[in-house]
Amino acid sequence: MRKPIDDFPILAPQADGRRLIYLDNGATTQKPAQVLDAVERYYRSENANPHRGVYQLAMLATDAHENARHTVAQFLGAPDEELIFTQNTSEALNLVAYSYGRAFLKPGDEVLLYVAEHHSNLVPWQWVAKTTGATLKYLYPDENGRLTPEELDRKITPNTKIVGVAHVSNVLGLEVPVAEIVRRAHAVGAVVVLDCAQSVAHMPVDVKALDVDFAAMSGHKIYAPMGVGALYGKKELLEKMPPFLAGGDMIAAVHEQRTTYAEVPWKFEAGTRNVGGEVGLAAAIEYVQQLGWDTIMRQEEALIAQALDGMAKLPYVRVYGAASAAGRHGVISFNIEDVHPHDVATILDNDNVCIRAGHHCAQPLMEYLGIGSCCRASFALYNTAEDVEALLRGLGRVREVMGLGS
Ligand code: 7TS
Repeated sequence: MRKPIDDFPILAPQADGRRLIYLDNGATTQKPAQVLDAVERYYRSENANPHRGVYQLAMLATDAHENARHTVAQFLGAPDEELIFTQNTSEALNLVAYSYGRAFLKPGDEVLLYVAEHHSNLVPWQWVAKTTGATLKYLYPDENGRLTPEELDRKITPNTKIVGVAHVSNVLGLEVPVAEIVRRAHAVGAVVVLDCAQSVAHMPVDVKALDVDFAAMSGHKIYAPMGVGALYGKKELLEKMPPFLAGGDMIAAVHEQRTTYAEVPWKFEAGTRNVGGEVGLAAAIEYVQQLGWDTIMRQEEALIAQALDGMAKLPYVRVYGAASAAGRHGVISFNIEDVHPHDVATILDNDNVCIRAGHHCAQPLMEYLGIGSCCRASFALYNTAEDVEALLRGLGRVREVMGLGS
């Protein structure tokens, strides 16, 4: 029977019979032939600059751009007009921080972030807090790596104006309680910015059901090309926000001394778009939808449970965050006693197993956990039980290779 892995050319067995065991999906995912073909088809037969031509080819490109918007918007449960194309999650979060944050924050206001945030949802807020006089505060996980309602009650105050959280931390891999966050934030009039970079490929995300105010994602983490991402924002907020970048296509009319802007979402889409990437993102979403969330989630949960079970049998492996598969999506971070994560990743690489080692762009969380860095295995819909066995075999050999005994 054809398996998802067969759709991914980079994962096919090589001439020596070996294949890549790719477990760095939190960093970026591999691309199926369906996505590669869709991008090629666009460039071979539909490429022109959207919104700028009246000839037929330009209309095809405009349709490709707007149809892709519709696919992404539907995927997130949003109307098209609330879906802005960006380069990636980082650009989407910078857009919110610069446009919303700079316009509406003032001295005394509080921006509340989870200490597990990726730097993309942290550094922009540091900058904006500095220029507006707002204060940055942090939420911390409990000893199981979970964000609790009690912690939310302690930290959300009438001064809280923005709550920024990763739906799933790229290190802890655990889902945060979005409904609890949104209810408490909205009760004090704060907006919620949800970073969905690590969630969209592993579980359904419905921004309307969650009632978040902004949500950001990257295409490349869900089997689409790099260089395309999206920001969802509630229309009433987007409409009162100033543009982020200025340039072609985001204007209604430009005069020597003043400009009026296009409607949302185009007000936030300055310059020529990455239509090939957007087409690839739409194809990736269709690919995921064809497989279906039930299949994807069941498969990934089984892999995570298998990996956690195997790691529990290695007494020198320390997993970060609750060591159960429940509420865990895509990611397991860990360390091996007395071995630097870079050594672990290099030793595994000898067996063609790719994992990430480092601070994972989450240095405040590393400081909080009292570690400099860690290893991370992260999973996708094409990973198999054999991939997890290869990972565990590799981990079982690391200390021996380092001359530390087993
Ligand atoms: N937010 C989270 C939670 C992330 O995991 C990442 C990327 C980003 C934002 C930024 O995404 P980008 O597409 O704009 O770069 N995380 C990782 C990672 O864990 N390893 O490499 C990139």
